Amino acid sequence: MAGLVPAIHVFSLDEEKTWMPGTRPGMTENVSKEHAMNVNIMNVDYSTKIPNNVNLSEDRQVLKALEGWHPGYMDWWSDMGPEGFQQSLVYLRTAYSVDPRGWAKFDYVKMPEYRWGILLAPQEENRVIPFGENFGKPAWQEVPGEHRATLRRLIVIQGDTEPASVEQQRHLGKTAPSLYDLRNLFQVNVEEGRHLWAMVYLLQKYFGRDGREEADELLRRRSGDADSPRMLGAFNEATPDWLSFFMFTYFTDRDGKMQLHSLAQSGFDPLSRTCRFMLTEEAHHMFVGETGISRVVQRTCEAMKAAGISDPTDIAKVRALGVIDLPTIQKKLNLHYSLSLDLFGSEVSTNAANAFNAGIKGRYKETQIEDDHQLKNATYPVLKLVDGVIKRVDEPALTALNMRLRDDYTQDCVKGLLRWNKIISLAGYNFKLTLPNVAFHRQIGEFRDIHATPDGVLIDDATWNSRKGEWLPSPDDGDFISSLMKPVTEIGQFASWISPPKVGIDNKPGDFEYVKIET
Ligand code: BYC
Repeated sequence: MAGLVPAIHVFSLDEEKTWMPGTRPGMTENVSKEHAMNVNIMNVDYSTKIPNNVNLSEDRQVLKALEGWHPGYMDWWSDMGPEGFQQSLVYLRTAYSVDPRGWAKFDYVKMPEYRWGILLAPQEENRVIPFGENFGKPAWQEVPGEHRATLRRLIVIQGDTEPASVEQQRHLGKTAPSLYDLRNLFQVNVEEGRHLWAMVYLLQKYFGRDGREEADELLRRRSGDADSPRMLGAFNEATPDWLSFFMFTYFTDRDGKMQLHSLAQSGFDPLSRTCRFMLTEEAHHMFVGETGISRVVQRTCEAMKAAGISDPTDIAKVRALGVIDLPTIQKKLNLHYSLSLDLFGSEVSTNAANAFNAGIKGRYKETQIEDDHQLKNATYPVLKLVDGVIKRVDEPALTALNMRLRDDYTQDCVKGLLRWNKIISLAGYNFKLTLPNVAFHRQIGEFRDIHATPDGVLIDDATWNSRKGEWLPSPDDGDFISSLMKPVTEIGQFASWISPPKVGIDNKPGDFEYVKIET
């Protein structure tokens, strides 16, 4: 890691603006005694082939298993990771510590030389299981035998999403709207790769032979493959263009945030610690999504204003300006939000109840909720289809945990919409981006067998088939967006359809060369 710049990247689990101006180099010098004692577990050992803060050099068996898995991972990265650019120098952040006060360093790295490693947040002393039937008992440092299968399943599902997203995004480098965006794409990709490592470590350390087999399977499945697809629906969909990428990082990575928060509550302490550190990296991914969409909206509004267009729904006129019209942005939003809702599973789920009872998967911000943390007599309102009408029905809170998490997710999603709508209204346009109704375009759960409009009005198959192009991107919309996806690789330049960011990565100036492209 020679040549890396000083620590400047701080985090908070709820903070999505991860590049905060005013964070200062050298900040780790001013540390408390207690902090100094923790430095060993906080700092990452880069002297071994697999960087880690879990003492891998003294855990020969796991080290051997991970070293055995490493070549397959590199093959996967070369086959399914970003297409092209593998010899380019990319200005990437790499975690060198798990200290919230400064954990990342930036430097030019060729992607295949990125130091993927195993990083766990520091162990909390005397941590107890914060929910479920084992509430208040010491957190497990080993896998409890009776919950082994449930735990393994959740870790495998989590692990499966990470390489899937890299596979979905692998073509995007060829059409990046700027070097800044290209670098952000690659940052997201290498970190999703690291998150795969995080799950593989848990499988190999705690699940023996079947864990090793699952780790191999994670490299075998492929997004969208007919015979061997990724496990969850949204991870088999295409990410055909950069607007989809921004929507994916805003909406689908945010499902990741909610799921990781729930797993970070786990009574299985290594999973909790792993997820806590993953969340710090994840924040940047959602930042890329939120600011990406903001920049698209901004550019569209600026172009409409400059051209004197007063009606933002005059699609032909807006498109003629080489920007993406707001109704098409809404359609993309409808698609990615509804696909992401499916990732929460069924509204009423015994799987979710069992995982909670067992102490394996908690609720969002579990420790901040004031109740019995066991949900013995509690109920939760669930949206259901009753006699052909969408109704709120009280269900036992235990089985309604997926619904609750999904509600928390929706609330979190709204924040971005408020920001995007502010850009639109400040530009003087009477147009609002909205989240579609939860019954719209669903493949999992209560509404999977019906059709509904984005406003939640139930419609029949014929109406859906004739009108779905009004609500979801049509092939024509896709063609138009594709026509804009021309790469821009000049330093400091941006494609016609997106504004430059307000702040550079690592506070770099606008003319910074984020990727030195090797041709
Ligand atoms: N697609 O009781 P049910 C991220 C299956 S994203 C296909 O309704 P449950 C990231 C389910 O597996 C976060 N199948 O739901 C983001 C089950 O099958 P089995 C990923 C689905 O189990 C961007 C059956 O239906 N992490 O990190 O309560 C970039 C009945 O299940 C789907 C996690 O999801 C679907 N959408 O909840 C990179 C956390 N939904 O077992 C990364 C771990 C359900 O009967 N996973 N099924 O064969 C979980 O907590 C749960 O498995 C789920 C489902 C929330 C996914």
